[in-house]
Amino acid sequence: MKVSHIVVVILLGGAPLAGCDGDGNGGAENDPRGAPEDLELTVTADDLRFQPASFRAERDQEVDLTFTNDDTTTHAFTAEEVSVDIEAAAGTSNTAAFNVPDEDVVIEWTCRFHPGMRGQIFVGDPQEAVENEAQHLAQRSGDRSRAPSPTKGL
Ligand SMILES: [Cu+2]
Repeated sequence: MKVSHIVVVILLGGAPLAGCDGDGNGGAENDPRGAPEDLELTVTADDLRFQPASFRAERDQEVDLTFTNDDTTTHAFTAEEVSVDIEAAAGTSNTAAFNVPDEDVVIEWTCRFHPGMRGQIFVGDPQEAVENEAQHLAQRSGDRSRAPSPTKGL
């Protein structure tokens, strides 16, 4: 019984591979050195919130942002770390294009008019980004060098 199971698995697993052998068109996603395509994204401000309030980007990716304001007051999309600061009046849209850094980081954005409106871009590996951000925060608020440095040796 076990043997026949294994045979079935091998047969199923092998068939799609053979089908892909024709031309290598599907390989772009597997090339770690290929420049990432632009990320086209719409962030909407509504009810004093950003939606989405967070998104992911590849390292060094260009983000083509459309900022749409569905609210009844002017909002801004301000991300100092990537030098973006645009406004959209109620019922209008604005656009910005920017490159995120080539490192695992969390980039925060906010609305200049409503500091409670916040969002985050997770660049690269999200877990690394969060850890790096935590280290930056720890360094800013006094040295807590107990934290290991996962970027070395890995
Ligand atoms: Cu606002």
